[in-house]
Amino acid sequence: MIDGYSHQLPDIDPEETREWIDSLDAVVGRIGTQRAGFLIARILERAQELRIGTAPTINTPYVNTIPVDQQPWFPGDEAIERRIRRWIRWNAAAMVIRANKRADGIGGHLSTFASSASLYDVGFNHFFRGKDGGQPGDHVYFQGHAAPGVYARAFIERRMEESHLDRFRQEIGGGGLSSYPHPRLMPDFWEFPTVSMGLGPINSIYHARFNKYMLNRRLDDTSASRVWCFVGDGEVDEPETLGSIALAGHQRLDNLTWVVNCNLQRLDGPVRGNGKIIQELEGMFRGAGWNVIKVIWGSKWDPLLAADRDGVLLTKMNTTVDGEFQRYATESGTYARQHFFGPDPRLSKMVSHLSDDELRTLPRGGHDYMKLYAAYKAATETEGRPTVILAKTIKGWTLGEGFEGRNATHQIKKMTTQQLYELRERLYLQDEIPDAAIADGIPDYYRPAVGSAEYEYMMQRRKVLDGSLPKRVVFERRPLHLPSPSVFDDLNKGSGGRAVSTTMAFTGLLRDLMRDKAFGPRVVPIVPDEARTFGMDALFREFKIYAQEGQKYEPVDHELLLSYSESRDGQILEEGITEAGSMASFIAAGTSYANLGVPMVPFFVFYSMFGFQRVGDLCWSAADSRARGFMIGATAGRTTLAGEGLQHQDGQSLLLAATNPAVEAYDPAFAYELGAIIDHGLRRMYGNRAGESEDVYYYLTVYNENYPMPARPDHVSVDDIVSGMYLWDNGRDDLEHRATILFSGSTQGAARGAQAELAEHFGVGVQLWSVTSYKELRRDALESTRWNRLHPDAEPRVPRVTTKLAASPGPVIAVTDFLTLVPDQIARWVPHRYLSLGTDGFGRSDTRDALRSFFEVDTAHLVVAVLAELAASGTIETSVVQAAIERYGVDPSAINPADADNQPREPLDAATTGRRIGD
Ligand SMILES: Cc1ncc(C[n+]2csc(CCOP(=O)(O)OP(=O)(O)O)c2C)c(N)n1
Ligand SMILES: [Mg+2]
Repeated sequence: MIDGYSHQLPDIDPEETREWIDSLDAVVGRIGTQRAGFLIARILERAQELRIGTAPTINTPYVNTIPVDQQPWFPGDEAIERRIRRWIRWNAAAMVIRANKRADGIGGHLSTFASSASLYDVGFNHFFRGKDGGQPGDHVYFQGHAAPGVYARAFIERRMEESHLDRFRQEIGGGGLSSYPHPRLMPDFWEFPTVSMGLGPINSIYHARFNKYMLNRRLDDTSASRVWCFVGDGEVDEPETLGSIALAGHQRLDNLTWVVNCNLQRLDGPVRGNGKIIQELEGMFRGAGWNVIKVIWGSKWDPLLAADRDGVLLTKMNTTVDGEFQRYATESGTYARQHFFGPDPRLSKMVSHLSDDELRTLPRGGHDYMKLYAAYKAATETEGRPTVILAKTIKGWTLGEGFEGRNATHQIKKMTTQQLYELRERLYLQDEIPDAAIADGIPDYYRPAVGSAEYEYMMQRRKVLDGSLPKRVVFERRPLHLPSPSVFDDLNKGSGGRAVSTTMAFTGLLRDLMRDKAFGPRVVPIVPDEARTFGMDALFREFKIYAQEGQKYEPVDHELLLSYSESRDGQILEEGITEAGSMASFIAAGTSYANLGVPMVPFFVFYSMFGFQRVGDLCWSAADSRARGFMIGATAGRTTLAGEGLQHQDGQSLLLAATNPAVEAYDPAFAYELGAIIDHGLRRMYGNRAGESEDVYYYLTVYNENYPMPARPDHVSVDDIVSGMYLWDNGRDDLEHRATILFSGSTQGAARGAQAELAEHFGVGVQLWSVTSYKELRRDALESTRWNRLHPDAEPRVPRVTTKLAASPGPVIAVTDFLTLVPDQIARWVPHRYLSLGTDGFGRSDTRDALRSFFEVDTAHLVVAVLAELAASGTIETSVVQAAIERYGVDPSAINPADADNQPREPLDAATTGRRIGD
């Protein structure tokens, strides 16, 4: 390996260089590489103290980062804390076992918490801050599968009763405990949903960054709040987990601590059987600018290391792979003596004074309270960097032989009576748990009496730390004032004949909302490197891009009005190319009303194609989190975005949005609709006192097609618009025939074109409706249907869509720039013949006109569709349809776009060579 740097600079004293190298050679020759490595480590440490600026090493040896001589004094009562921990361990296991006795197959996990009990306990007793002091406290992301342990502590703290624990995973009927952390199902308890692997970690990073943003923008003093995230070592394989650790590094998130529970196992088996997950992670986190604290060995290893004169123990630690370490967890002390300590006589001599049992129970650092306390303390005192604690544990620890380190341990949720006896033994609970409490195989719970030393100690600890946790409260520390209604005036007036897009209308509205004196600062614009595409670069100079270090350079475009302006108190979150990160930011801002008691209004603006389908699970996480705000899917539609091809042309996001129960999905055609929906959304989500507003969020599609935006017609109210559909134009009723067209978004053009053509050439007067939300219409219709089913004797309710269209002329033809399934959502309740035209199939690049013709959603196809439906209902002759087909040059033999691209394609050179498929 050549160090390029030292070879490129002049060596100003080659003799001195030689001497240094010679001494190193001498040490290697005389004593060996171990000693040489030791010396270099010491020199590097000294270099750091002298601020020489040497490149940090990627890896350190496989030992604890904090040496025993630097462990701080432990301020707690170790014996009491150990007892409490045993009871929590017992109750966590008892809860899962009892649940599975009662309701076989209900599931639950024993081993994850068993491995991490100490990781949580040291946090609960000494670090995690609650909210009882009126401050936001710490924000703790618990590993989802460790939930039983969190319930068990809540039980001992007397926040829960046996009846609660006995409703673990039995939520129907109320009062149950959710399987995993879930703020929607347990809104007073859990704050952050975590169980979909990877989402807790990424959310925690953007949450910590958001807390810094709030501080730097002087919206809230978050300096005392720390974000803690507990991560599984298997969970790190999710791209979301490690995908944004670099952000935490460059944003210097010293308010963030991750604890990775390195039990070396995931669900099926070892995480890195042939490698070392802790070393791998150390390298990655160090590279990303994190402070890494490894907690690998328990205290009993300290004297062994101190006696390791030849470095043989260190070498063994460094060279043993995780698969072997897992094996040691399942084997006897004799096995460890033979295989770990045995091969090297110097090593076996080091442990000759220890019995087999002592060898077997040499603990791992993640179960060692002192080591963990030292690590947590160092993490909270680290400035300018986030910290990750890599804690080595054993999966299933204390649960007994059938569990500890077993590959199947993750899935085991039952214990035999014999195993219960063993567990009691392992936890030294003979006094608390008499035989009678286990004999029937259904373990009793145990908790200390109020007034007992343990209970009082535990509660005192929580009192000092501002109360119990987790606890989700919606408190209004800094209320939000809605914008002045005049902000929406411009959109209501229309564009005065100027052709603009709904995207431009949105950007203008966003600017006006941000300029509103009281409300403006609460807006959080979030964009994944697409601001220019949406015309949002106009906001850069005025509102600035958030950058915790300000702007240390003069931007190339500094002379321009729209220059790229960064600032420490900037308002715009320019996330770079990460929709996942942007969504995590959306969640952080959208839950600020609860996390901080400071409601914030995120507007996450993105390419609609890269929203719901790209980060769909984070959209669910937002729903689970009870996030509020606006997702804006820009450049929407499969045919409206010309030239970009199928990777960019979104015809499905509205359908995907329809599957998420927290999402209000809207597809506005005109600027005034957009204004009305946002106005209404703000009032629903933020208009009431804290805790009384609705926990929904909005998805709006906006397009890049320019056309004159009409003024809001006098007969149209905000309620009409948000109800899902409203009559936009009655059309002519003096013609021979009538029909109805439903349009949404950018298909308004084709609909209005068809209305004109049908009136002029075919004697059909068409009523036009704007459908802003098929999802909302379907929701309403399903509700009526259900009510009618359950109230057979009552006057039946009529769905809104049925009522609205009752007097409209059939047939009804819907046209959308999305899949036909979007308008088909209401098909059952349309009281007429109903047909939908949409853009099923793969997108492709071409002009807007060519695309609309290809997907059969243009004026011509719409005219043909209306006439065909009239013919099918016997109102006109089929010859009229044929005439229209000819008039507009519609090609009846054109390939069906819905599955055109599933067919074999002609080879690229077919045109020149005449070669065909099958030749
Ligand atoms: C996205 C996702 N995929 C799969 C799962 C199923 N799953 C639950 S726990 C688990 C293994 C977790 O291993 P690890 O992260 O090491 O946690 P441990 O239980 O070992 O602490 C898996 C695959 C999930 N919850 N989320
Ligand atoms: Mg694991």
